[in-house]
Amino acid sequence: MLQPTENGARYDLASPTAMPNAGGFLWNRRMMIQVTCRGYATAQFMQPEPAKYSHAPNLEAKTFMQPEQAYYAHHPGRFFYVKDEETGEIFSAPHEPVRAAPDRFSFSVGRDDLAWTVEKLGIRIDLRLGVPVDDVAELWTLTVTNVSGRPRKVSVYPYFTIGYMSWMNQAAEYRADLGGIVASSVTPYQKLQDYFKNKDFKDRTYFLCETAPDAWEANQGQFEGEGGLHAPDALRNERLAGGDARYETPAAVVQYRLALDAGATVTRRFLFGPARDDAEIASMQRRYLGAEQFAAAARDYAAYADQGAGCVEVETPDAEFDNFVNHWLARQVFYHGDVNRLSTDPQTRNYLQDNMGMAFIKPAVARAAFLHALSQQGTNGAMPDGILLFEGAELKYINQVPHTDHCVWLPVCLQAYLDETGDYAILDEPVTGHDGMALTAYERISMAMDWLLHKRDHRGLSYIEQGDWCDPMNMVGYKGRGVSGWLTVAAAYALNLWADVCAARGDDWRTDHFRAGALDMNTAANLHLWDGAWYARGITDDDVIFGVSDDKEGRIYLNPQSWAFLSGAPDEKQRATMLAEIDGQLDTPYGVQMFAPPYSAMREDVGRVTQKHPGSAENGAVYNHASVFYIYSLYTIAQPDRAWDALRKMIPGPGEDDYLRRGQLPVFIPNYYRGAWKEYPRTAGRSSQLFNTGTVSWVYRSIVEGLCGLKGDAAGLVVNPQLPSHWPSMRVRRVFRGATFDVSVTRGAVERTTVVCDGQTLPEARIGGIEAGRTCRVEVTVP
Ligand code: CEZ
Repeated sequence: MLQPTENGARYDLASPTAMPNAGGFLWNRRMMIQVTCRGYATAQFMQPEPAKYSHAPNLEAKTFMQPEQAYYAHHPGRFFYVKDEETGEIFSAPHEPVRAAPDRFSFSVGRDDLAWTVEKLGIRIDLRLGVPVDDVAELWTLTVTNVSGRPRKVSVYPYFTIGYMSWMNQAAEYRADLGGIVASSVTPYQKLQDYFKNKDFKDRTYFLCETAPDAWEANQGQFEGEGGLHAPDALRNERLAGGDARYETPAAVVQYRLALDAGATVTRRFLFGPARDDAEIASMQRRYLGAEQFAAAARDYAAYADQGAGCVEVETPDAEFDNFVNHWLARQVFYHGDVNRLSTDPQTRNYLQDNMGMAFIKPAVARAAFLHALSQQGTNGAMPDGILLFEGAELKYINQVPHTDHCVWLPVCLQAYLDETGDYAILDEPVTGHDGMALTAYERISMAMDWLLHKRDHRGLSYIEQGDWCDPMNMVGYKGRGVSGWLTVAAAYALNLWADVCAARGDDWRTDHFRAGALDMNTAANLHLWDGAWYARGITDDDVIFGVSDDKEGRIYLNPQSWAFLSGAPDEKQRATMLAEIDGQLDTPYGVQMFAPPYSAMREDVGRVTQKHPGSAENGAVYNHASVFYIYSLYTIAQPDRAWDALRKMIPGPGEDDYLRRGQLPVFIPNYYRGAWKEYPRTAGRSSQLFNTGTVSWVYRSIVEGLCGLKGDAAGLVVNPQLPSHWPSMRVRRVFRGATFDVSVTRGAVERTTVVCDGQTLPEARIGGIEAGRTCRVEVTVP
């Protein structure tokens, strides 16, 4: 039903119905598009805020990308109807809206394109979608082949949704001069100032055809008629009627009437996207619409995507895992780091973590991002809720809600960068803030650490205000007293990391100061939050401790445990009970739940998270971001088997049952899989299909530093692979500071990890003297 092809460079799904919401995504610096195997599409572009050129049939609220997004007949899509001129039978490729059972189907996700092959009625339709690097456009290639062995007459009708563009003004018509259908609109607004803001918007949507069609229709209602999208009236006629849309919903439909000899093939190319005016449409047409232009765009795109190659390649006993790591993981990390989820004001924690991932891919980008984030620090050391990336960008939505965790991410994410690059000079970079003050990055992060120390209550626990890492945990501390257990240990971890940095600089005063702060917070956590077998999630405004054994719902949360492992709060005995409780209460076949049991109703002293559907998102899903914190923490306390188990469950497959349940191809990690494994077993494991997630940078880090155990330090590469105990060996190709290490790891009769580098046995499991450009053979033996 599904399998890797081209040595794992692609993943193919052979059914349009087995995993109906499975899709793939493409992006560039200005746009992103996610398309399902059945042909529904969600696309957005930046101007500079996210906007659409292919709309739903009603006015859509502007919101972030949704998990488990629902599809429906008139959902924006890219459909290709085919009609047998002799019999009148129809089908549509990829599958919607006709939903005729195909004789053959393949949806193939590649790094740089999405492709389909659909065969029905003796006609084969091949589709390919690509995007350019620096413009907003979809490049579609349609190939029609007569595989019936006899001459055929067919009509093929690409149907591209334009949808409800505006309640103020929308229209569409065929433009012979531009070679396609052009819809125009005015983005609706009411405030005078918005006129000036919107004036240069790309309010047109074009659908251009390289080959002039035989007929067309620009009026959605006229095309569909009484038949519905699955059997549109317009297909009953010999030719589309050539209609226009005048304050009516536009659609882009064209018709090619083809007489095909047995075996004959024709190819048509289309360009679909937004533009400001006719001149821009004409220039897009010249730049992109043609065989050579498509080929050039594909080459350019491949060069762009090549920049996202990561720094490890693995060969383990698990071929599917290797495939994911070697072909897909770095791509998703690069997506986050390069375009910041296509937002103009990413949440500070997302921006820093996405750039933590970039430290393994394009460290220069991460460096600039850390400094950019610091330039927006408040004079009191606080980090803002979001980082503004463009002149004129504003903090919106969740970034208007006060969260108290943002400072934590500075040392946590920077550490990965320092380890990967050894670039300690970044700490001495002057960073000018809002206030015009030029302080070094080192001083600024120290200020952020002092802010964390300061934002604590009389017990020494961290205030939560309206949220911490968990966005919707907004009512624990909104009256100003509630505290976060997770943040307390996370801050302790951050302070410890920072104390190490201070120590390496010989800054004894700060080292002691931050180390003492961390100890104080760990002590406070043990005193006030330890519940006998695990740490509580927090204490509310009204002094109610929660995330504890007395709670019927939300009894045990994963995050406070994972970050306590990182902060060093628990002793060995505590660690053992925590791990046992996590195994018993949170582990599922689809990963480790963020907490359990999920909330079934609003808890007004916890907040919005309890109102989400039980088992979805932060309400007790296998929320992969939380799950990977756990995985990362497990590697720091030498728990390779638990770490591997949770890591493997993050990737769909390899069994068919598992794929069907998750409903997702193993080409990205979604933000969650449904939890509530005990309460709602039917839906447990289902993918959110949302590929925006802080998870992937941590998965990358966990693989590099934990599983492969090839982490940098100030001057070298520390070697400490943590294979799951059932693996006899693995191989890793690691690119580090310009050098390449071909590492083979085997289990052997040794007491501690031993390393042989280019034939030389090293005195300790650490490779020094890294020389860029050199390739070294490394043999590692682990106990
Ligand atoms: O957004 C993520 C945030 O981007 O949720 C994480 C948080 O750490 C990330 O920074 C955990 O809360 O507001 C909501 O209810 C949403 O559910 C967001 O919390 C969530 C969405 O998954 C983003 O698409």
